[in-house]
Amino acid sequence: METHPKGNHARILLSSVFGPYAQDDEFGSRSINPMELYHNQVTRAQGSFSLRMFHRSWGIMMIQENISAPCSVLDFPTRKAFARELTTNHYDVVGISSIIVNVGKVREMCRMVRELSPDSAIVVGGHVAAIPGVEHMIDADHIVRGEGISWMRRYLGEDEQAPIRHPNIVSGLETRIMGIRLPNRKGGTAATIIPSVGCPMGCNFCTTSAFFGGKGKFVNFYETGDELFEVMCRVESELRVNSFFVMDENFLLHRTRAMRLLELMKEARKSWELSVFASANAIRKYTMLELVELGVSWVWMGLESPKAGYSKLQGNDVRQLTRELREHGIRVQGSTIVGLEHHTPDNIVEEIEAAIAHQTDFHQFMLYTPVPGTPLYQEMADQGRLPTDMDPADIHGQFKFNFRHAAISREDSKRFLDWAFWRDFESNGPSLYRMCQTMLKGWQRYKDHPDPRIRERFAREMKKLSSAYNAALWVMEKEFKKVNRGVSERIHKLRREVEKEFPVVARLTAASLGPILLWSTRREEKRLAAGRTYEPPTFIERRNWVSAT
Ligand code: B12
Ligand code: SF4
Repeated sequence: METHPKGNHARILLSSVFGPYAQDDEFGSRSINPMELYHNQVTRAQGSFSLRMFHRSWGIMMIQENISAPCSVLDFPTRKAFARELTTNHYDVVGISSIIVNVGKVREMCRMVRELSPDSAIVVGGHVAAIPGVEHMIDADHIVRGEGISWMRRYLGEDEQAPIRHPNIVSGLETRIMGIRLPNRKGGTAATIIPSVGCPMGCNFCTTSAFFGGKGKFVNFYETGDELFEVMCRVESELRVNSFFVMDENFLLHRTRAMRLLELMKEARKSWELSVFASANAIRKYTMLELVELGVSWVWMGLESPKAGYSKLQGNDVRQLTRELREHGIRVQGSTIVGLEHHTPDNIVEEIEAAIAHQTDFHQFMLYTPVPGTPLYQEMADQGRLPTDMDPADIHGQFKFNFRHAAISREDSKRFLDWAFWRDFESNGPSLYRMCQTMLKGWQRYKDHPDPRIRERFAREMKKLSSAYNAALWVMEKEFKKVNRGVSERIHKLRREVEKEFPVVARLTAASLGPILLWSTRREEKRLAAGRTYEPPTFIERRNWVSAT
């Protein structure tokens, strides 16, 4: 690859694709595919109790932090804002980051760059680059597959082996639930830490694994517990957080690194909370106490059907594991694939019920989706099972199958998926309630633990549970009484238990804050029924910046 003629003096714009996102339009936005993690694929059937928040585009933030060229990151622009940025500043390089669904927006953004900033070189990166033949779909100068920091450093003539600097990333923003937007308090939200990209497990459908090398491969930014600890300490002090969202596909798989991190946390008396992604077999490498000591407070774990034979689940009773985790105060977010090869209209309901019976705090459902670039996609293509008229904007796992399933039609795939979300909500109640349940169990088990780091962490959680969350329980109990008595009674029982632990403060907040929350919840239900959607704000952040003369 040639380096850019201006090397690291080139002026760089890195942009995510333009919004608004939660609407149907000709560029590939879909109302069913909002820019929200939970409301898109986890709590979307939970109405006003759905957890709503946005996450920044971390890939371009990482690249910006690791090059010395003057660089702007433009996140969640509108088309107008993107055009304005191109015309008010001169850029030698325009980098566009996208996933596959948004290829139509990349095409339009490339067109805009050619028109408004014709001297700029266009670099497109992120998962969109995995589409076979993407070079014929968009007008870009470089299409970057895989890890982007090293590519960009190479392109600018910088040292691609230099250590990775981690940007300060606030994990979620504009969090909203029950019609209330939570204040963006410094330190109030976890910081995102990205130790690696890719995953060596290599499940055949997995796009992140395939994109960064496939089975047996991944890119580690921080090899050791020491390196990770150093990054976390810096972020802790700069963002004033003690909670981290660890964005690593299978954090617990790397036991040596995790155990070294724990050693350092103990030495420095860090009472941190970690939210992690981990497969069941990786979790089983730890005792519950080790997980709790490490501060693991939230685990995102695949619950793929045991009949599917994915190696990460073999030999595990995942239902028992889920129960155990929750009993130790660790929230579990299950992830279930709907429409696996062995699913039929006769067994799918039973399989979904089995997944729901895990009673996780949160539950993500996704359609089995052959995504370009994965072994599964190639397999389907070889078998002639991929319709040729699919719009990539509809390949996101929350709509209908993008392939011909042996037993289930496209229409039915959507029905089963929607039913799974509904059924989980109906039988297990709002995720917020389930989360409160897990938090209370953790507190009851560990409030007198000899390790002050552990006590401190559960005490922090209890501050929320004994106040605002208890008021929320009061509202949920009330709202569910009319529509789902069973769930309402379970919430009532939990609320009583919370009030037994914290008789004064919990009752007081339920009585004072409860009615306000009830009002905002009902107002939100009305807004949602009238079609209200939410969009992330636009960000522009400049680094090494000097205005062009
Ligand atoms: C955070 C996240 C989101 C956030 C949004 C983030 C954002 N601002 O866009 C939310 C939760 C809203 C979201 C939504 C969706 N997401 Co998402 N998301 C992620 C997640 C968990 C982390 C992304 C991340 O930051 N990774 C870490 C960074 C460092 O890696 P990276 O982004 O890949 O960037 C690296 C390279 O790709 C490259 N690179 C990236 N951009 C650029 C740009 C240039 C110029 C260059 C040179 C290089 C480059 O360099 C970076 C450093 O190496 C990933 C899973 C994952 N582990 O990556 C899924 C993932 C990206 N999402 C995915 C999907 C499918 C979706 C949804 C369609 C899912 C759905 N139905 O809910 C929606 C789409 C919403 C929409 N309207 O666009 C898929 C993408 C699949 C694909 N092949 O396209 C992923 C991979 C999850 C998965 N395993 O299926 N997502
Ligand atoms: S374990 Fe998860 S992240 Fe790793 S390859 Fe399988 S699905 Fe992908």
